Amino acid sequence: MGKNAYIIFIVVLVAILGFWYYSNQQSANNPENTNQEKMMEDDTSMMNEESDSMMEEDDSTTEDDSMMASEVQEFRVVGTNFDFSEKEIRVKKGDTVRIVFVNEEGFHDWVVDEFDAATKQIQEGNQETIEFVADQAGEFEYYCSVGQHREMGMVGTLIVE
Ligand SMILES: [Cu+2]
Repeated sequence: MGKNAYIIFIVVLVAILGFWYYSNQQSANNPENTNQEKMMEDDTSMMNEESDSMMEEDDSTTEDDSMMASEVQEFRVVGTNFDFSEKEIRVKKGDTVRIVFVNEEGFHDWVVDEFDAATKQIQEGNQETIEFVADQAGEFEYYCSVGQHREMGMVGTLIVE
């Protein structure tokens, strides 16, 4: 009887020790698991950072593009007796400038000498579009070359920054 109780005690003890060892091993494994999970999270966050930086690169490429003269800046300028609707046009050096000149009254054109840019002289009710590259910085006067219109104040300033 005493011997049987001793054996049962040993079995239970082994079982308890075995369970304790097993659960210890599990908890020993658990930090690794969580580490792995963390590493995986880190990986994904790194991937996110990578895609973020890739998007930033995309942004910078578009910025580069805008610096590279491919940008077209369009302005609608209405001519009347004896005035332009736009007294100032501001662009960046290297921009392609598109002027949509709409003549609503009289007989006019739109000219800026420094860029050899000029519309035809057109009658009211017509419009003409020209394009030129603003390849030099500075302030340039644009004007109507018909008659004395320039002297009468049919002018404006093209500012190339
Ligand atoms: Cu004019």
